[in-house]
Amino acid sequence: MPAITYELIKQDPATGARAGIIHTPHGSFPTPIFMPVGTQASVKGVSPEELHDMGAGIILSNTYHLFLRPGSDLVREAGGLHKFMNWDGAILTDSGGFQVFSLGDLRKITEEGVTFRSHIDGSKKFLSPEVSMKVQMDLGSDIVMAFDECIPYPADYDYAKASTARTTRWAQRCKEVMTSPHQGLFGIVQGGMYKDLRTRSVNELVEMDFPGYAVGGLSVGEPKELMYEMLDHTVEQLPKDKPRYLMGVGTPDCLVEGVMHGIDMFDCVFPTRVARNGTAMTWNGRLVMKNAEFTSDFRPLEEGCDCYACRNFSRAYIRHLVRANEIFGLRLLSLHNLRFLQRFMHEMRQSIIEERFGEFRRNFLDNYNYGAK
Ligand code: PRF
Ligand code: ZN
Repeated sequence: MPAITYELIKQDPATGARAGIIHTPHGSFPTPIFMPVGTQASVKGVSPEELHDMGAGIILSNTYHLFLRPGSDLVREAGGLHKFMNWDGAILTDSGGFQVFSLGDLRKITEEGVTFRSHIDGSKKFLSPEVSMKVQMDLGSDIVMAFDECIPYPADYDYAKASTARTTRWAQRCKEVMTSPHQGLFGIVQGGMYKDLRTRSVNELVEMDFPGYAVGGLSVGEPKELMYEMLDHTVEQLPKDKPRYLMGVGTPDCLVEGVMHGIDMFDCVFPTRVARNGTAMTWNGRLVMKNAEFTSDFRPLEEGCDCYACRNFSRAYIRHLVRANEIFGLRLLSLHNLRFLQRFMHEMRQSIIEERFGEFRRNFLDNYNYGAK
């Protein structure tokens, strides 16, 4: 049995939306799914028990950060990332490719890999397909991501072509050294905003036969319409019996559009990042808790939400905590936002199973206010 398998439960005939189940060595979870981000082996402010209780089946962590600190040897010594952080659900680790490439001037790319300076102490470091695989094997994540280059936007055709070809060669090298039978390696489609390069990337990766595929290089500053066009073009060519993961995307509107285009997995720092800014996510849009309108609003953040914050505290109280800079306020917002997205994905999945995804989407678009309210 491969470490990671995908079971298709239902596909919406009108769109590409799918409901499924992904099986991993650390349990199975329903798809489409949103993965909370725990960059440094911790989802900021939220305990593993709380993650479990809110229904999270899988979280994401980062090779780049754990490689720099505390180092993957220590995590291996601890018995792997699951043990180290006391999380027994599934873990996906990103490869470091994206984080290293966000460093700008601090890095140098060659065929071999990427030399860069640590953002922590400025020391010189090197990541490559082989190093990334070794680190991810030390971490023992269930889903391992290939080491890729996320092409910046905009990028000219020649750069995108050369970069995408190198990412494909890197994927081959990842595959050769990722030997753990308990971990599944996903390929990452790149190609910038060029359809022919995306097609080529898909074909070459599918030829290598990964247990899952990610769509990388999107949500990098391009207009949303262009992102959806690239997404549609890419997903349509991916195998139907494997999971598809749209990297770094997690606002409610993008989740609905992503699912409509046939995506099964998402991750984003958005819910926890805006929580720490004092913002609550709701079915009607965002609530900026500092606003005066909540001063004596004794309703929960969202009527009908079953999260710890909504079961026990009012908007007025949370507004007070945020204004007084009490960390508990930000923690309550993180718990609410993450639970909101779990419920959001669950409702979306139910609508696919009950053949009313189109109605779900129309309803969502009618009620969702894009700006902060
Ligand atoms: N590659 C990797 N991680 C990522 C991305 C990518 O292209 C993105 C792009 N949105 C987010 N995270 N390895
Ligand atoms: Zn809530």
